[in-house]
Amino acid sequence: MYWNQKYECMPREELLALQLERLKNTVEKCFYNVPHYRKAFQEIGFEPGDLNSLQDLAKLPFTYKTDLRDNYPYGMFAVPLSEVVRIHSSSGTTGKPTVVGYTRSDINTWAELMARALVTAGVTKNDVIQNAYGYGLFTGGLGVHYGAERLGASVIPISGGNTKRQVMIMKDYGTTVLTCTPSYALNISEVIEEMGLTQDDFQLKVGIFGAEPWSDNMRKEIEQKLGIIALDIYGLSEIIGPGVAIECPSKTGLHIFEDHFIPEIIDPDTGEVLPYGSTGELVFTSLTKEALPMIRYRTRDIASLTLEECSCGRTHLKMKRVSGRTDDMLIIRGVNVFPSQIESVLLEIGQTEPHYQIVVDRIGTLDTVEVLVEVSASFFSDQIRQLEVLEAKIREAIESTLGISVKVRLVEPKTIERSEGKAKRVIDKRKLD
Ligand code: DLL
Repeated sequence: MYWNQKYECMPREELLALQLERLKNTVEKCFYNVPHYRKAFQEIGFEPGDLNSLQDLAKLPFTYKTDLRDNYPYGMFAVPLSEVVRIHSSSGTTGKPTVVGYTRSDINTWAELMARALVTAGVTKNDVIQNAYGYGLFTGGLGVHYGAERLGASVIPISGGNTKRQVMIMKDYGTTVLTCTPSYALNISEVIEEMGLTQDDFQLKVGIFGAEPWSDNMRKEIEQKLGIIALDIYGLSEIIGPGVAIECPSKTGLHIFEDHFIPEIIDPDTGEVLPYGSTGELVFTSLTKEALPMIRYRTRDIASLTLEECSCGRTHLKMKRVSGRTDDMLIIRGVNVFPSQIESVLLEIGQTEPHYQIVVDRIGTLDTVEVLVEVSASFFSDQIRQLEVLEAKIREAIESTLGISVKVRLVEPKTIERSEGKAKRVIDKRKLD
């Protein structure tokens, strides 16, 4: 089932022609309306008329989060503020937030793309969507909300938090679709158990989870606990919010809505464009956005692209799930480590809860990693000896996967802070110096 078959299943040749036409338009608007772009283009002697093919995009300079910060708050907008009807922002971990704006037409595009994303995940107008993404400056809540309304589903704008009430509503209102971060979905499943409820008390079918990296093992865990099919949705505020890409039920990658965004994969060190199939940093160019057009935005997200045909019939290329961010990558004694690799190992072993935290420190000149993992209540009350065996097993598994030595500490149930939005998995004490 499609939301907009013409665009979702467009033959590639036609799609590329549409992209070129839209790209020319975007580049022209950026050049004439955004001083930052005009300057950046002029520095390389580029004028809008020089763009004649999609390959020419690679000649254009990248846009970085720092460019948005340097032009804080509205300097990157391509329209006067009087045309902007909505402002969101993304918090980030350091410095000023990034401010993003939408014209009325941008809000319409976003609602269309989110409706399309929901349909791609198998949602229909007969569904009841419990939207537990945060409402507010974060794009998750309102982004999904507008798409759900556009589709005609019944949306419960519950936002994140207050998990017991969340569960009661899920049961009483007959929620069929849950939208939230994967870490919050796990938190909800745990509270369901605590409340003495089971899958049979709910009508939940599908979960649409994103806004943070999660592993395939985490997917299995959530699917099993909630008795649903869990699909991955990707997006970022600078590009539009949720609704840039989503998995169809074949779970073979996330379809990128290429009639609105051009993705590239680049080598994060050299900036060179890499061929399909290679892993690198995702870069996006927006094709239809009015208020905040983005040319070659460096997402810092690590993924790969594939043109593999999909059983769902959509012709848009797919990205593999984001495995981490270049700035989340921990360099431990010279070895690159992503939190998601540790998550995957933990979930494979089982016997522990999928709640963990990675504490990185530096003692003298040596980097140390301690992985805190929760064990289930029944296991924790068992003999110390058994805990030691489990600790050693986890340590060996992580060490053989990552090639670095780590310390593993099993902690009591419910001691690691639960997430209601994006989970904080890593505490890097080295950065505090
Ligand atoms: O997180 C938008 C969103 C809301 C996406 C709801 C999906 C669902 P930001 O707060 O700007 O926007 O954060 C964007 O989150 O660059 C990725 O690092 C990460 N991210 C988003 N979706 C995924 C995902 C929203 N499915 C940043 N897998 C992005 C991994 C994701 N990381």
